[in-house]
Parts: sequence; C-alpha cells; structure tokens
Amino acid sequence: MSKERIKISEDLYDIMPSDYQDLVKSATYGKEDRGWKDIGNSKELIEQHSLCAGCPESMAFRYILASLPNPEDTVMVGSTGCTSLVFPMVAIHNIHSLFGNQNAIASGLKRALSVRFPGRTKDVVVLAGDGATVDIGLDMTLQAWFRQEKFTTICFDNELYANTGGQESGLMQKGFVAKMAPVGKLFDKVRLPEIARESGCHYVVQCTVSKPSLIEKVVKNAVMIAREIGPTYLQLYTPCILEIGKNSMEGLQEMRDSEKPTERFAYKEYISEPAKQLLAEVSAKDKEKKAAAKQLASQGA
Ligand SMILES: Cc1ncc(C[n+]2csc(CCOP(=O)(O)OP(=O)(O)O)c2C)c(N)n1
Ligand code: SF4
Ligand SMILES: [Mg+2]
Repeated sequence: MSKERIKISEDLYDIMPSDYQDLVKSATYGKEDRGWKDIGNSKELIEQHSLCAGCPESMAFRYILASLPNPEDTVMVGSTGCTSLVFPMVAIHNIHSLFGNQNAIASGLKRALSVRFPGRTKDVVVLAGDGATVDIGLDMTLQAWFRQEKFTTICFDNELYANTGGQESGLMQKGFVAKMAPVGKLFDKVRLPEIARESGCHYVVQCTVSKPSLIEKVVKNAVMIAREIGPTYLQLYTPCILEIGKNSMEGLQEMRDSEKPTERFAYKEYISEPAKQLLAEVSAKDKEKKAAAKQLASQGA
C-alpha cells in the first residue's frame, strides 16, 4: 500500500466536511514516530466504535492502532466477539475469521504475504477476545506458536464471553459468577502468559490498558520481534464494565486496581534471549539517530 496521503482536489476542498479535511491534514500514515500521542489530533485509523460507552476495549483499540509501527503494511485478523464490532470502522486491512480460527488464518496470511511481497515488510496482528484465544481457539493459538509463526497475537482479556451475554471463559477468575454462568467458576484463571512462553513465544506481556505509553511500547516491541524472530503474545485486561457492574466512567479505575503488584493483572513480561538482543540493537540505533538529529539541530542553531 502506498504511504502517500490522499489529497482532496482543490476544486472540491470547500465542500468536503471539515472532519474529512482534518483527517487528511493530520494523517499519521508513513510518520516514523507515530504513537498514542497522535490520538488527539488524528482519527485516520478509527473514527467511531459501536462498543458500550466507556468500554476499555475502545481505549485498547485506539492505543494499539496508534502504535502499530507499519499500519499501511499491516493486516489484522479478528474473531467474533465485542472486538469484531469495531473492525468495520478500522482503516487498517483486516479479516474477520470464524470464531477461534484467527491464528490459523493469520499463519496462512503471513506466509502468503511473504510469497506475494518478497523482501517487503508485512506485519500480521491477531486481535481477539479471551473466548476466541483461550477457549474455542486454543488449539489454533498454540499450534501457531509451536510452528513459530511470525506474527503477534493480542488477546483482549475481559475474563468472559461478553458478546453473548456473559458465559464462563478459561481466563475468568475463580469463583466469579457471570450472568450466564450462575454456578461460579470452579477453577483458577488459566495462566496463558506462562503457556505462551512455554509454547515458544519470544515476547509475552500481560498488563492492563490503563497506560497508553506502556501499550505503545509493548505493541511496538511485539510487532518488531514477531517480524524478525517469531511469535509474540500480549494479554491485555479490558474489563467488561457491563458484566462487572461498573458504569462508563469506572473502567480505568478497575484496571488500575487490578494491576497492583498483588493483583491478577500485575505487569508480567517474558523476553527470549534473541528478542532481548534485537531490542538492544533497536534501542542503540534509536539513540544514534537521536544523537545525530541533536547534532544537526545544534549546527543549524
Ligand atoms: C463458531 C462459533 N461459535 C460460537 C459463536 C458464538 N459466539 C459469538 S461471540 C462469542 C464469545 C466471544 O467471547 P470473547 O472471545 O471473549 O470476546 P468478547 O465478546 O468477550 O470480547 C461466542 C461464543 C460464534 N459466533 N461462532
Ligand atoms: S459488553 Fe462488555 S466488552 Fe462488550 S462492548 Fe459492552 S462493556 Fe465492552
Ligand atoms: Mg471475552
């Protein structure tokens, strides 16, 4: 896909809606240092969403889309669930896969893209709920990791099947009673980050989406490591405020409370040795670039 921005014909400029003019003027496609800070003035990747008001999945979507290092050459693979309500409004190539199949689809897609566009960077990112990733799709999730498929899997963990009214999921916490799971969960939350590490993922992070700068960092790391080395996995807590009885303003606090060091969403990270080496090289190059830019600026001053 071209990184060139769409231009509005001069003759038609005046009659275009101002929202569209803004969109074209402040697009971040092709901007190397794009990140979550662009969200306030760029809406090119997500305009609206049809989730419940205040749903943390909507924050997570915005932060992730703003942080993708290569949006014009990224294909996202979604699955059925609340996340799938958002994809039709996302300006990134995306595929809706049958519930649970997302990692199988992404495996084929990544391979096909490398044949179709040899020598060109094409990123594939799966984004699905916990029901799709851990329950019904667990086989496909694990097999993609075993095969060392080079793409990122992101799980929006809201600890139940939200879109179908609140059924139990493997990532639900023990004892939780959901609207359609009245008995209460009988066993502990499945430890998917640990399983991901043992199944061959090179970068695994579990966190909440309370801090946009953290999401930007982990998304960039995960995509870069998947591109160069092998599978990566992010498990992000995006509480279903509807199911846990919170109002639209309370999602952020729920995430802050759940990420305390003793809580179940305390920050967890695993990085393989080759991935550590890659991150060190990238950071050294960044430093070099910044130093060169500083020197250039001081010469110009
Ligand atoms: C093959 C198939 N099985 C079951 C369903 C029904 N279904 C739709 S969404 C969903 C649950 C989604 O849960 P999750 O992946 O956690 O996403 P969330 O809605 O919580 O974000 C289920 C079981 C379906 N659409 N297709
Ligand atoms: S049902 Fe829950 S997860 Fe789905 S949009 Fe509403 S708050 Fe978000
Ligand atoms: Mg869910």
